[in-house]
Amino acid sequence: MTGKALTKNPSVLAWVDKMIALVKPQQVVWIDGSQEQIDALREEGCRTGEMIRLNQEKLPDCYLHRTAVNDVARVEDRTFICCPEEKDAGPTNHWMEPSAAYKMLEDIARGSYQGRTMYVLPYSMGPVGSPFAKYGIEVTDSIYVVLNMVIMTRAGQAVLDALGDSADWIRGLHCRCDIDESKRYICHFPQDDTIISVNSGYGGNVLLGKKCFALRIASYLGHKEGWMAEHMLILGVEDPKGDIRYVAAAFPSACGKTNLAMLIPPETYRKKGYKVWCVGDDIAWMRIGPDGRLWACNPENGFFGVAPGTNEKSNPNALASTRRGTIFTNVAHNLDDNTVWWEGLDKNPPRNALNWKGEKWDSTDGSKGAHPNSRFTAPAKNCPCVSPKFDSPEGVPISAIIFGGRRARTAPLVYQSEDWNNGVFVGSIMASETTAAATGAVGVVRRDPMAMLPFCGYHMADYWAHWLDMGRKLGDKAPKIFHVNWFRTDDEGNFLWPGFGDNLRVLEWILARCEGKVGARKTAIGYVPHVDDINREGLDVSRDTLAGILNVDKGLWLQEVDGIRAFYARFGDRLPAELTRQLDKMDAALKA
Ligand code: GTP
Ligand code: SPV
Ligand code: MN
Repeated sequence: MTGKALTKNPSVLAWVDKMIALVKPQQVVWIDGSQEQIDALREEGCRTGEMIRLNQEKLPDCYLHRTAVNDVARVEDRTFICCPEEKDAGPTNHWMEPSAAYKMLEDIARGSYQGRTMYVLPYSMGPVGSPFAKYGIEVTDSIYVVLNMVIMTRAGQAVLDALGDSADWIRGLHCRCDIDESKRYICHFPQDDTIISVNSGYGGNVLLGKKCFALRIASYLGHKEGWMAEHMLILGVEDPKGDIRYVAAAFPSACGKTNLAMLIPPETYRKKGYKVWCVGDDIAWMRIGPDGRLWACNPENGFFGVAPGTNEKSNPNALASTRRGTIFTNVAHNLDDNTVWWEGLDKNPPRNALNWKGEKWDSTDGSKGAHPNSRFTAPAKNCPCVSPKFDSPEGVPISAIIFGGRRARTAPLVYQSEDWNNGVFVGSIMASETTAAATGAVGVVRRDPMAMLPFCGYHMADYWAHWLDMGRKLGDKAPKIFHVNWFRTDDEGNFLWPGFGDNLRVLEWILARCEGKVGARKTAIGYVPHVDDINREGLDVSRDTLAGILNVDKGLWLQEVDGIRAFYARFGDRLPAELTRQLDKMDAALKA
């Protein structure tokens, strides 16, 4: 282990010294990213009980971790944007005045590493040296965080070498403290390039490169610098001719990004030669390229995916990604063969097992083995369909942007916006049922614009204005914008659309629309497919059912209009007039 600083960068050294003085660690370890160091940390994590080494024949280099039972998801009500003026955080963010926030956080952090090790972890979001890349340093007292960050980002010495003497990097302090919920705070200081997270050990709260940096801080930087940071997967669809077109899709947490990003085409498509390539499953950074098109890069290097529901049928690529070098969090532990299990993996829950809390578990009593927000942290390179462009410094060109949510009714399977501005409107009015990815009630419909409600680092109305502005700059090279909903149900709550691999049928229509190769039906909300233009070959859905989920129910949409007006009213004068105009237009079309 190395106690010696791995850089001479004065801004880095000064900040690390300041952190040392604050949290008072017993020792300091710089993470160089070497295999020896990772192995030693795994060893150490197993010794302290933070990690459990799994069956090394069945799951080589795989580990299990359990968080505290009060610390299993993102905490949106304890997540703050600490910009100088409250009005600039906007009505959808929690705000704290920066100097008050620093004081409160420093009081919590002070001395909290006593007797513990401080890990200093340099990491890059985006391939090191790429024009997209931005660097960060996370200081943490958790081996679990280090081992996750090493999978989720490009971490180690190469990052410091690329950073050189620059002061342009994101400062991140994480302190586990006592995992005390009442003192848990996830705070962002966009003006200071700083993130401070205390009293949590769960993924999205503590892997500071992910939601904190790559979305909240990066969305602020994107607004300032003219690019976009979005909660989007990126995938490429290869057609039988070998042409690949890329789409980016924003769905709220636990609404299907990882699954869509790695989908396996239905058999009829596979036979014809279709392939899907995964570029990213959660976050997209997008810039206008030299050719005037929108180019996207996945700043991450791994997948922090939802475990429950992942199986050989629903997502074999995700499952394959988790077979080596993976950290499982809050899943069930099969003691017979020292492997892992979660609901929806297969129909045979282990008999001799511990649940996600580490308690002896009997599946026949109806309790869950894995937490609904249990996760795997898997290296992207494990994924059988990882795109050859995964490390491409310039990213991939985007043909279509897709918004989507979890709506039992209202939203049809797919529709296309009329143009970019109308597409921004479609994104701004997104709504979805809440999931276990964040603490709080599950299954409640809420507005989640662009799937960014919990992740936008500044005023949401300014964010929408930024989207409109990007459209002006892109002009006729702008991607086409669509909306999908895989989650329509019947009266008994059964899904009407099979989803997963079959979602390629919808992607095919979307790409055909981008190229003007297929017609559509104009409705009050946008363009909906003619029923027979969605390929039903080999699909277990009747024409009537398909027609039903493509239907736009005017009554339900008029109720939506009321909800949207109330939502928009919260943004006052800052709401772009264009969005009100779009809403009035939809309202009038519904009433016509
Ligand atoms: P985050 O990592 O939280 O951002 O989630 P995500 O958007 O990547 O969601 P993910 O792909 O992990 O899916 C979450 C849940 O939705 C899982 O339980 C999936 O089984 C389920 N799911 C994903 N795609 C579909 C689909 O097409 N249809 C249905 N019915 N369920 C789906
Ligand atoms: C999400 O909640 O959208 C996630 C998981 O991708 S977390 O990293 O916890 O944010
Ligand atoms: Mn996510």
